[in-house]
Amino acid sequence: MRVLVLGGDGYLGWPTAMHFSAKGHEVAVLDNYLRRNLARETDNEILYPTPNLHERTRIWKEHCGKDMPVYIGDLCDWSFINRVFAEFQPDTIIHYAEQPSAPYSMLNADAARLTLNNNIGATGNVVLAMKEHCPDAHLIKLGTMGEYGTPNIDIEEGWLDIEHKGRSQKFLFPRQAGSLYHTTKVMDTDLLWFYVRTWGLRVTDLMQGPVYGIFTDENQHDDRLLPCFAYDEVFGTVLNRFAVQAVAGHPLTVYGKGGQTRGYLNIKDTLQCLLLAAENPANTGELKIYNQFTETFSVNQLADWVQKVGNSMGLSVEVKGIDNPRKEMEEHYYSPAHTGLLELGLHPTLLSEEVLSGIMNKVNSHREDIVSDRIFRGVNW
Ligand code: USQ
Repeated sequence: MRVLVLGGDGYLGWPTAMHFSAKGHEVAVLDNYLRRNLARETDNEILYPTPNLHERTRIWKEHCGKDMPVYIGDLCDWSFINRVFAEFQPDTIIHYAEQPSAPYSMLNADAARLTLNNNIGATGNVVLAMKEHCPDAHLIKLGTMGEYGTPNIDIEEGWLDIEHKGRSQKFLFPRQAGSLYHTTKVMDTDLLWFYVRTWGLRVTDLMQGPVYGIFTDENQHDDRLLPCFAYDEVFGTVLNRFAVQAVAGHPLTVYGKGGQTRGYLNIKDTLQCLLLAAENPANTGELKIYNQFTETFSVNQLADWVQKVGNSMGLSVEVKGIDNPRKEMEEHYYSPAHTGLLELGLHPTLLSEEVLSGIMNKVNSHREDIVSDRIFRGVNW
């Protein structure tokens, strides 16, 4: 496959690019360094510096001899994306290229506008470029489990059969997101579904839960290939944040009652899922949707894991509930289906003491670099 990874500099984009390259595919990476720049602007930089994409692809080539073309530019700029698609002619497009943070999207009006314009604009341009240059290509779009919110009924895998006054129809499962960021993902899904129906595009939309972890098969032997690892309140996901907090001796920041339950997955499983989605593409005029996570945890359960593993490493881990800066349900029903990717062959890498101590040992080797002030500043909505 000729795989174009949009957002190839990100936490998941770079590991995905290496994984597909290692599996023998022709991969190109594209990014405009939006996340790097926003992290710098808001003083939320990652745990250890990562080389830029040109450097990363050179290092990758030293390891495996494979080229990976790099495109630096903004997907909202039509002349740029038009040139990239004309030149690379992808047959699979993996689209991570969005402002990825819920707290950032709720920071202020400028951040809200940036999130809306960037996320909807980039996805719209990707669709238009596909229509122009590769209408038969398969688009794999990263959505989020947060699109569904936390409804009081079982969450199905993307769709729901509705019976109404004796008639029935399949609809997108109802969506009710909890932040502007998550709402842009809902809007993306609608946009894609419209173009699938109208132009017969082939799209897979992956409803992914929060991801944790550092290590993948491709980065084990060279730290320069590690993904960006955010632990700040704006860009870090909760389990990665707790791992850093434990190492830094900062009480774990459980928001509110800590009963908020989500579907989580190891970064290794993100890569497995992307490969399975690419190898089992949507047909012409089909929108496939998978719920992409392996197990559900409440925030309290995650804190218990980190406390247990941290204490066994000789750290003294304290858990401290703080007023929830977010508007979300802290005790709720949560039962999402997630059989689609398992049926395709996903072998989950479940959370274990070994997995968590691996992450925490790595974090510990950078403990001097942790900036405590980044752990909690209270972005609320
Ligand atoms: N939480 C805490 N303490 C913290 C950080 C988070 O209790 O210090 C709680 C949050 O309130 C929330 C849960 O942990 O209930 C998850 O928060 P998160 O920051 O790990 O995840 P979220 O903001 O939902 O966003 C992350 C990624 C996003 C992705 C999403 C998947 O940043 O890109 O789309 O996970 S999902 O949550 O399924 O929508």
